[in-house]
Amino acid sequence: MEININEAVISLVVGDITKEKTDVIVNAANSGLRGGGGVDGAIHRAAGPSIMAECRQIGYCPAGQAVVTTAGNLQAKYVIHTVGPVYRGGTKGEDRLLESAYRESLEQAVRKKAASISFPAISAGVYGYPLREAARIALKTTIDFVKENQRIELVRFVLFSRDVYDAFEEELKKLV
Ligand code: AR6
Repeated sequence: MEININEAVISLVVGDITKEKTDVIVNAANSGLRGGGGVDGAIHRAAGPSIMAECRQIGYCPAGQAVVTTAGNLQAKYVIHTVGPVYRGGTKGEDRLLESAYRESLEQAVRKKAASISFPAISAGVYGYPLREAARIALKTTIDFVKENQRIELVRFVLFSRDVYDAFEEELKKLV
């Protein structure tokens, strides 16, 4: 599914984010930037060791923030590593932190003069965020951002399985 907001395209696809050719791909990292499983493991495996060396230099990223590295062997120019919240019942400010993870990633992309960016479903795996809510926050934050920021031309949500795609599609239909 694809929608237009002003000049920008927001698109949903099923796929593997490590194969994306957008200027930026976003990693769902942990605060220690140490790598891990899920999309984080996949990105580090595909990118090679250089981005882990950059992550070690940076050292830390709190939940809701984002840091930038180069992209090693990936086709993207940059990897933006953001840290979503661990879901602990929804009463610990998880929604604001997830919104912030998307917004900070988009802001870092604009700072790097990127025109296109791919996101995975941040926090919706190991970190346990309920899928529908995670999808709604991801899409609402992105739509609000591209309304205000002309530079970003394409935001792709690269969703690893059909159920995640379906949740994003249903939430996107509600928002437009
Ligand atoms: N491309 C796109 N999406 C993917 C890929 C891929 N190659 N691989 C997995 N996903 P998760 P989180 C999906 O657990 O919940 C790591 O260990 C996956 O199916 O990767 O933010 C970090 O180091 C799910 O829909 O991220 C952290 O410790 C989504 O990506 C922790 O997990 C996010 O799942 C972060 O947990």
